[in-house]
Amino acid sequence: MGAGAIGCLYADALDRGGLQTSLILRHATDQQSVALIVEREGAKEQRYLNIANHQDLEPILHLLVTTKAFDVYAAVSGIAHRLNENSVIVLLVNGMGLAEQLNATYPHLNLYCATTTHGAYRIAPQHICHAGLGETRIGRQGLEQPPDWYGLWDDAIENCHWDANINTALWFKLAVNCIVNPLTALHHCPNGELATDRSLSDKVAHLCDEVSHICRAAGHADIADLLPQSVARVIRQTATNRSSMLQDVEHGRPTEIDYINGFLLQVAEQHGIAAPLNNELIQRVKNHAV
Ligand code: KPL
Repeated sequence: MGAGAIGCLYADALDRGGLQTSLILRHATDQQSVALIVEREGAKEQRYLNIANHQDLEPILHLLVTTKAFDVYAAVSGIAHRLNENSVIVLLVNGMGLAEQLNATYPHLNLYCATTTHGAYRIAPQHICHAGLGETRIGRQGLEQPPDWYGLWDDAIENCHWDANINTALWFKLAVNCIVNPLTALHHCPNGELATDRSLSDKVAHLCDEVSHICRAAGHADIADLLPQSVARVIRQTATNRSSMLQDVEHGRPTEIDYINGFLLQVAEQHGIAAPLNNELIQRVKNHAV
């Protein structure tokens, strides 16, 4: 559910791995299948995937959610009648706080979280480019051994890892996104410019201090200690990327700022920490975006 670039990338890999996969599209359609095109390293592959019928009532056994963060709750609620305690739901979304939000309303749901460093962008609906190889981490905090279903994922998805400490992986991504995403969105620049433009690299450094302080208070001293180096590495490795928030702003779409810097700000407030830079970025991105 959520057939954007990342959703299509995983749907393609899972289907290719022998796990019959259907796309749940936002709007009902009469079409029963769709051609999914994935480009990588100059080659183009096409495969047909089923489209889930919006009238279907039978339970969904495995649901991968790859919508925008602000759509997750409504999208899952829209198919809640097809989910039961046997349904496995993997949330592969930006930002944090969504599993908790869903859990409060649907405590019976079997939720797992995932994070990815794969790079993909959409060329047209269901036509994507897999631009950068990355890894996938999936887990549920504290669950040391992967459940049986995970073996199928492990076979189908290259470079996939079970992570019993998934919260650390999610916090790491959150910390990086809190810095890279709003700055690139406000300055309309690819990620790499945050390192090459002096005034932007100063902003990165100041923001790193504020984000580290909050990470430490939240119990993630390991992330806090290495944040400047980690952010520098991600900026280097994704130098030509236009961040997801920049793409949202450029396309006039709402951004995920509430689930990224907004989540961090809530944590800061819980710990009585002032976060003026994050506060300002949230306001500026909101004024900038729709
Ligand atoms: O996750 C990203 C995003 O754009 O949302 C980064 C790591 C910043 C890569 O662009």
